[in-house]
Formats: sequence, C-alpha cells, structure tokens
Amino acid sequence: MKKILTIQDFSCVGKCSLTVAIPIISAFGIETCALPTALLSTHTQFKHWTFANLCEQINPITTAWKNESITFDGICTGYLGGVDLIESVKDIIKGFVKKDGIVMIDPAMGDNGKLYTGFDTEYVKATKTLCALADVITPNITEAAFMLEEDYKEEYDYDYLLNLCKQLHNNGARDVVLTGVRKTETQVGVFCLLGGSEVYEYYTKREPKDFHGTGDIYSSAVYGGLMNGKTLPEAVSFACDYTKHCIAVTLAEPDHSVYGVNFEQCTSDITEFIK
Ligand code: PXL
Repeated sequence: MKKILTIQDFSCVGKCSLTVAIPIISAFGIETCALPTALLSTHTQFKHWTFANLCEQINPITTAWKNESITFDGICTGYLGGVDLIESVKDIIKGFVKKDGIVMIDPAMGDNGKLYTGFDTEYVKATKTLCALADVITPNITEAAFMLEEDYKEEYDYDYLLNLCKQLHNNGARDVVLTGVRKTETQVGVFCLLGGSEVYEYYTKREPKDFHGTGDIYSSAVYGGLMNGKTLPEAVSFACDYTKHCIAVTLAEPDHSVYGVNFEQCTSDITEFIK
C-alpha cells in the first residue's frame, strides 16, 4: 500500500484542505498521513473565524519522524497559511520523499483575481519557490498570475494560458495543471502543460454555482489518481468529472450548504475509476 503525506491547514468546519484530502485520497486506497499547518474554526470565507499557526510543532514532529525512519511515497500540499510554514514544507519535501515519489503542490492562495485574506506579496513569492520543487502544480489562473506578476484576465485565449504554463514550468515544476479554466461560457476544466512541451486540455459542463473547497477536492482527486499509477491526462480528467459530479449532487439537495460540496456522496466514482 502506498503511503503519502498531505500538508495543509485543518479547518474544523467548511470542507476544504485536510478534511477533504484525507477522505478523498484514502478512497483511492492510499494511506494518507496528514500534517496540519494551521488550525482554523472554519475556512476563511466565513465571516467569523479563528486561526492558529502550528509552525512551532513542525520541527518536533519531523524530528520524531526522522528517529522513526519514516518516509513517504509522495507529498501533496495545499493552503499552508504562513511564509514560515512554506519554508518548513520545503525542508520536508527535501527530507521525507522516497526516490521517484510524486510531489504535488497546490499553491492555494486566491481565486477570482484576489488573494485570500491574510496573504500578501511575500506569501506569493514564497509559494513560487515552493512550486519550483514540485513534479506537478495545480494553480488556478489567479494563483498563476500572482506568482508570475502577470495580468489576471477573466477572458483569455490559448496563448495566455500556454504562456502562464510555460513560465511556471521554467520556474521548476515538471507538469503544470491550470485549474478553473473557462473554455466557453458553459465549459470549465483544465489546461495542462506536460514536461514543458505537451498541451492537454479537458473540460466539462459548468454547473450553475461555484463552491468553496472544490479546488481542494479537485487536487486531492488528481493526486489520488497519480498515486494509483494513472497518467496525468487520466488523473486530471477524472478529477474534473468527479468535482462536477460533487457539485451536481450538492445542487440537487434542496437545502444544501453553501460552504462546501457533498463529495462524500460521490466516493463510488473513485472506486469505479481505480478498478
Ligand atoms: O480551499 C481553499 C482554502 C483552504 N483553507 C482555508 C481557506 C481556503 C479558502 O478560502 O480559507 C483556511
């Protein structure tokens, strides 16, 4: 059985980060170890929330892991929550991944042209250096544009997307998966650059509503696929279908939550995919 480490915040309520990564990656039949970087009452899209940075716990934890000779078949990261945490994560990537392990970084720090509350230019710069260590990165267009100091565009063409991907590949990541790309008014999906040369695109019908946490659901599904030996095109296209299904199931529920999607009700999609 493969064993991976996911490093992200723990938001108690709101279905994002670790509370989606652990169940989703586990559903792929992978032991999912978790290192929380921060503890929040909810994610930061709620009105009232608390935030505790757990950076001072990281050194004692990783020292204990070293003493136990613990290593991982791969590491994936998401929202981290502080520049100090990003620096620690870089050390963990260098010290705990087995040879040929897959490192996937989701530079979760913004959406719709804006950074999330609490993040600034320094955080963006640090995230860019973290992305340089990855095999695969999964930024949305906001995150890519911030890291590259490019204009954020709501409407774009193939060349704009390819240019973002090429620059992020030149920054160090082998494969770049741009998420939340709107092909047309009714289609959303991903634009990928594999190994700096091969473009792969996949789009599904866009559901009529956006939800928080779907980026984390998406990246967890991609990572689970990759750790199951799926190719990047297979993993990213399954993750698009899965995320779309999670949103559709949520919208079908009359009094659905507005803070997260019912990913728990679509687990059989994963079972089918890895059969
Ligand atoms: O899903 C991204 C995310 C993760 N973690 C926290 C967040 C957000 C988005 O707002 O606030 C704490």
